[in-house]
Amino acid sequence: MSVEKIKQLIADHEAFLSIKNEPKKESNGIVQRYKNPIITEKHTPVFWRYDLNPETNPLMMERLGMNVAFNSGAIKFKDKFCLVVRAEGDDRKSFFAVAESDNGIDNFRFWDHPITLPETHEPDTNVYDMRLTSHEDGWIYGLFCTERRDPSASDSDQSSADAKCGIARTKDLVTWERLADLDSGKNQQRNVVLHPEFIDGKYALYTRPQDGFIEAGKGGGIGWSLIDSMENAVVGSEKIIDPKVYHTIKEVKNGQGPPPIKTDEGWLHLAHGVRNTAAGLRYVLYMFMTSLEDPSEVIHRPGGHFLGPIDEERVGDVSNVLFANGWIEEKGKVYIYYASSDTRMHVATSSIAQLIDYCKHTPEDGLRSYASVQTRNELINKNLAYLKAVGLK
Ligand code: M1P
Repeated sequence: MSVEKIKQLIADHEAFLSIKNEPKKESNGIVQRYKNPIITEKHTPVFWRYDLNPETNPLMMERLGMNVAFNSGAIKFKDKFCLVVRAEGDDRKSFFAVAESDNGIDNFRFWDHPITLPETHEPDTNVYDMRLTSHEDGWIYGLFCTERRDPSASDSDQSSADAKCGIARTKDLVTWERLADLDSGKNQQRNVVLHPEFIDGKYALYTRPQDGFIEAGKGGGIGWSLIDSMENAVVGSEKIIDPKVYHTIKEVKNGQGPPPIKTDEGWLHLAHGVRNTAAGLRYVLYMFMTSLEDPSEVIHRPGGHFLGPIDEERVGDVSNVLFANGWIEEKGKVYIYYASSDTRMHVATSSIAQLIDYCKHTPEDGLRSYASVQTRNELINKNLAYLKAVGLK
């Protein structure tokens, strides 16, 4: 690789990173999607992928390919919109890396190095899906999934895993202190999220207990558990605040997305729900609100999905999936960071006012086709009466 070729490679990458993003034309009034994905594997620096030394790479080949960049935690840090991206190399190992942007919409740049996450005495095989919580105790916590081979799996089974919640904390997103994994007894755990405030002097966790690695079994809903300390954290009693429900968008399992956002009218929650189809699992995003007095009490449950995969979002390494574990609220505007099909990151924007209105006024799922028709007829009749009253019908 000549110096000229290196210059060209860097210039092409810079041009790609500088592409401006624009809102899509259409919007449903609740949320605004954008034209381009905000982070893909191609956003990773060229010096993560190529050996740039012509002597050791005369043919200018990528040495360490990147496969995808998706499910990202999010936080506003030092005036930058920072995502802790789940980056995955061609070797199928995920790791965390910070990408930042000035406006939260485009021009995301990865920091030079991925995060070096310390291991515990039991090394992780794979780590992913970090939720960032700026806690009132002064730390930024990153709760993520740590996966290791299922110790009870037979030699012929090289895919069964044991999923736990890993815990790390930082003050600068660079240096991370690794704490003991969450002790959750026999349950597997993914999608564990730390509530940002103390509740009765305790840390509060949103959990997602499940019997197996993929199968939720008796578990699968969003749980709530108060714990004494984040050091050697143990789930004691766990109550399910948002269960999986037959023939809904969360019939198979669900999971809390990012930490909830506090508003005057309650905590806003974003979560993912999973249903079965002949083509495999379908993941969509949904919302709910909990009470300010008791964040484990759900006060609004808008029915159906809030965001589902559309257009090119439908296709990827694991198709028909939207997943979100990060959002940022600033001056009433909400930046929702979501991944499509386990492949790439997108942003959609909304506002606290719109999201509260959505949660309060979207009817709950009536759980039967008949109830759905009744709910829709109420809207139709109200609209027809209004259109008549204003002379449009
Ligand atoms: O492949 C879709 C998602 O599957 C898992 O989600 P859940 O924990 O709800 O089963 C996770 O592996 C997630 O990363 C992935 O996006």
